[in-house]
Amino acid sequence: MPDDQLLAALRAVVGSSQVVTDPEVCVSYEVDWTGRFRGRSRAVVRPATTPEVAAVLAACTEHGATVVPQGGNTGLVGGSVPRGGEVLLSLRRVAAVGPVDLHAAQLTVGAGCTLASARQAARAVGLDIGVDLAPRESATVGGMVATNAGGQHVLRHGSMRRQVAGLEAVLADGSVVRRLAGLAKDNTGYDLPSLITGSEGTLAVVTAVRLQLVPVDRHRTVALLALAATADIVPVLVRARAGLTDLNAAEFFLAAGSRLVRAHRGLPPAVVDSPVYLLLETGGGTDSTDDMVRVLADAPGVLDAAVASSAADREALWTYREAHTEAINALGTPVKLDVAVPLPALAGLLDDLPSTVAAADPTATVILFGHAAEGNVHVNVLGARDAEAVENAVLRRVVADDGSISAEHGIGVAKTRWLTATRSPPDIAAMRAIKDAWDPGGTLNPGVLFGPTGRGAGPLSRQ
Ligand code: 2HG
Ligand code: ZN
Repeated sequence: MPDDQLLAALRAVVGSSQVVTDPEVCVSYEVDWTGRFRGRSRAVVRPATTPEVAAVLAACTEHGATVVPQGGNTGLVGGSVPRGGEVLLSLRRVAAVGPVDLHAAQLTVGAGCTLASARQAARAVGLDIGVDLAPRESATVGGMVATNAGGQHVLRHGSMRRQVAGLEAVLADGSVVRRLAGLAKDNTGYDLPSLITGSEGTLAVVTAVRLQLVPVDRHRTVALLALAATADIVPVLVRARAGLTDLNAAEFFLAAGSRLVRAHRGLPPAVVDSPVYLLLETGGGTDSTDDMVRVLADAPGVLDAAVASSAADREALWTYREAHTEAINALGTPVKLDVAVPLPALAGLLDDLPSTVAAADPTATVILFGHAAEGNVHVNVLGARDAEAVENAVLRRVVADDGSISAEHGIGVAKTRWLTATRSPPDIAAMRAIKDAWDPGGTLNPGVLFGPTGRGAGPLSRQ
């Protein structure tokens, strides 16, 4: 089918200026944040409303074109950039903010609204968004729902799925499903919002989200702890959970990451040099600094601690953890793995991974950090000559611990080869049946989740 028919149809929907084919403009949509995933698009299309999104999808389906939906393009598994030849559907202009429903404590936003803008709207009425993550200025709410984003407050408020009180999404044929009334109780058939959340743009394109808001933290206290060993992380976490109400975050990083971030940002040491660091944050309505100090005073394994209550001091402590991703990327394009294991296996995994990676590829170095309460380890590998050997070795180790091969970033195109490692043939067949029913032409995000075969297949198989 000639491109000009499709492009004419798209221009008729969104106007000529919003159908971009100039390679110099398209390129900013075609490369992922890490620089690892990229592909040429047929065109970048930028609708501004749900009816426009619906008409764009109907036109693509009619003309046999495939579509990659994109929000803030901050995903880390290649799910929001073209693999080659798809229409790139940017949702950034579908960015309305509001209305706020104060009775239900809910906020409805367009999919392209950034997390920072949604947060500003929530805070303006004394409430907050339950999910927070470092790229808050660019990550869009629609993208965060499509990927069921996690971030640093999952411990207290859960991941994105728990914040979704309703949503609106467009199916491949242009039809619209809508659950935007925000009812706390509505057991009328399948929970489509929950299914669409985390489906990575393979089932529908999210156009609006009704967010359940959470109370705003009137006080926040952050403590950065220097710990003697990885084995201290979980006992300190358990103690903090028992002794502190409203624990928001428990984030760990290790000596190598700390050195890297300090060099990258020119930061002084916040606590004594140690093999392991744990950052704890409490929220809530009252100042919990004294409780934090009391709980940590005689916690085993704590070598040193810095405690911050003012906004500037808290932010300074968070930088040691949040700047890991950018500090790593400044050194090169990393191989990123995002795994989770049951908490009893966390310390062993952290201790083993450097030698696991070195055995797979002696040129590679590994930086480990993540979210302690979910046993979620971000494995960033730099200098790998054999990325596949490293990925196989790490994921084999994780699967042996009954872990997840993708804890919060999703499968995208990066992890499709390992789908079969933790999902059984009946699991995959059930997912595939849903995909085939909702998107029979394979229009939406081809290659994501099920891989190039469309069925998932790889080196590790679940028996
Ligand atoms: C984080 O927790 C993000 O900072 C990014 O999930 C993790 O860069 C990474 O690997
Ligand atoms: Zn993370």
